[in-house]
Amino acid sequence: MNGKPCPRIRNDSGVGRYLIALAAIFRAAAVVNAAGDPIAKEVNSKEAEAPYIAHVTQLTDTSMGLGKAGEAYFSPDGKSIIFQAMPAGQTDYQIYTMDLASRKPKMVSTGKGACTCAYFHPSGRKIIYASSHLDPTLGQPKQPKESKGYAWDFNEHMDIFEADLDGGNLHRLTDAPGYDAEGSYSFDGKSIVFTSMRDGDQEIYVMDADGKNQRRLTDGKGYDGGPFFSPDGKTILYRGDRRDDAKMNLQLRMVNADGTNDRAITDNELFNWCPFWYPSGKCFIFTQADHGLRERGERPNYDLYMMTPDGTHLTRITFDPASDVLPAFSPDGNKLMWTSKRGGLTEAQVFVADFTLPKEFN
Ligand SMILES: [Ca+2]
Ligand SMILES: [Ca+2]
Repeated sequence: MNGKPCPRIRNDSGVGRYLIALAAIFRAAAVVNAAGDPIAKEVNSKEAEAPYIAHVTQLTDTSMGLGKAGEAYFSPDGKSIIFQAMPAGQTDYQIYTMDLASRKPKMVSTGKGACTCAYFHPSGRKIIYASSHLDPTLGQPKQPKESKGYAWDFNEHMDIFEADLDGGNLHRLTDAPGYDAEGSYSFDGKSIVFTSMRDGDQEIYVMDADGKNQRRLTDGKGYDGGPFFSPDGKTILYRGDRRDDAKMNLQLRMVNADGTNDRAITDNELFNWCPFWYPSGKCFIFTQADHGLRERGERPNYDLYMMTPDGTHLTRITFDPASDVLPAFSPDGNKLMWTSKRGGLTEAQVFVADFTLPKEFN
């Protein structure tokens, strides 16, 4: 997600490889926890994380009526978050905001269709999210889902919408045929970068914040998505699978905001996902996992790592045996928020911690 795959919801459009693989991410973590990892391993992972994250707190839980939740981003003042969650007993995500002081989630999407990839405008007065609530087939019998897990869906009825903070004044920003989602604002609030399949393949696009002037930035066969503007607005960080060979070889990539110099930042045999800038723009955080472990009968551990834009200074931030994905920093860089099943959860929820930047990124 946003990070973003955004996590996708169902496999209506037949792009099953991401769905299956991402569903496995969270399933694997659940099994690890259910199996009861040795306490010593938990202690070690906490000690290993201690230099970077402290006071780890679970922000969402089932007592709030949320079956699972994830892909959360801070408001510009750092006091609220916006995230996606499945209302208890339902099978599609809706978008919620939550004031961090009162911890009462509020649904701000329509309650219909499926939603993903929400983001606050830097002014703090608007939000965007992707939703399929205008899908003309809503309410008709659906095909059974292939998986209950966390999954990408390239729903062709998914479009990006702008709304007031309370969800009112809903305004559609994209109307091209095909999936449009994974949107985020530039730091100056003037532009939105997003993923679209309007040209047949997932590519990175940019538009003005009011939806005008939509234009394509990337042209590479395979999934490209989860884009975020750098704080200076010059570069867009995203992830792409340019091998397009069904093995999910996602790599981190950057493209200039004018579409030039599209390049890979990582080049490895690992799964590199959901990059998100640290506010300084000197480094970013992302999720990495070794999917090759599966071929050897072992479980990949999804953890958060940091790196500089030249692809060096790789630093591991989380070590918990459960999945740690979809990270985001508070605007002041003092908090890290991410999606995890740590603590033995059977479904993912949103976590936050005090964050200490590794000194090599100062
Ligand atoms: Ca592509
Ligand atoms: Ca982990």
